[in-house]
Amino acid sequence: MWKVWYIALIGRPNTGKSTFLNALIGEKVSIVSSRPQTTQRTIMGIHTHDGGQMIFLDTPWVHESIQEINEYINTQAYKSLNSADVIVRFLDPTRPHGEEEKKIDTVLATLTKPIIRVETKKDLPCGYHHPKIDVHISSSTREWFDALIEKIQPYLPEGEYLYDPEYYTDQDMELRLSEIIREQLFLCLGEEVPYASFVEITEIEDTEWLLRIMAYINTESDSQKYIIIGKGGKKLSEIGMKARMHLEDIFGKKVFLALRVKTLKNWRKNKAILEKLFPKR
Ligand SMILES: Nc1nc2c(ncn2[C@@H]2O[C@H](COP(=O)(O)OP(=O)(O)OP(=O)(O)O)[C@@H](O)[C@H]2O)c(=O)[nH]1
Ligand SMILES: [Mg+2]
Repeated sequence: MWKVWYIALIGRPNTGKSTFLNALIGEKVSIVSSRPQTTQRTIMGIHTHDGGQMIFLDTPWVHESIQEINEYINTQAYKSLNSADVIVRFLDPTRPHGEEEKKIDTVLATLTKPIIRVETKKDLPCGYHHPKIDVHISSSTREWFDALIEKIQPYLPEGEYLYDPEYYTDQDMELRLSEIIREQLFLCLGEEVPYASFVEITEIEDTEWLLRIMAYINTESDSQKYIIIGKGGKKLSEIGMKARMHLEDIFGKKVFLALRVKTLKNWRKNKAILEKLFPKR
């Protein structure tokens, strides 16, 4: 019987897991920013190549604060760890092997699965060295990917493709759109605001030539809402314009994006909202 093999990308926030997945697949599958904890939901990316198909799970790492939303994020992390057959552990040489890395080591030591240790960002000049590295990569220059694929390959079954080779992610349109808009929150806004916001898509009209989207940015307080809107609506137009351009790039058609902001107090404690944002797989 065919067995599905999942490869979980695991590592401290900001180690470059999402950047790697996008670079490997050659499509924007997972959002990226220089801020920690950008990825909140596990994102599936499928890499189809001559030797077969690899199903990657870009996994958020566990968050330690006691906020309700973190329980949902942590569930994503643990589920991915459980369903993975192989773990690719990302280690960032621009940061020392500190407490956070040691905690991840401890969690991974409890698992009986193959773990491949990867040092990322090899294009950057100096760095710290992490213990027991199997391979290094640079996602910026797309170098040494083959070496990593070769390390993963022996653990995978040979055989037919599980998914259509054209298929590279399991995300539906609504999730992809909301993630691309959410990415702009991380890129355009400082501090806590992106973490206190979520994007809700209320309308999608997708034709051959035009993608028309209506979306809300929900945030926790009126003051955050005014930060997102900005003076004279400038910030919101910047977020909308950048998201629209990125979406046009991804989908290869004209995009019309109507973006509004609203306050939804305490949404990070609201079970109904959290369950919608983090559906059980
Ligand atoms: N120079 C360089 N920068 C990289 C590389 N890979 C990732 N980055 C940068 O590192 C930052 C974090 O990358 P992400 O891919 O968002 O990291 P992540 O591990 O997915 O982070 P979380 O989603 O927060 O867990 C971004 O600013 C990337 O541009 C790389 O190979 N070289
Ligand atoms: Mg990420």
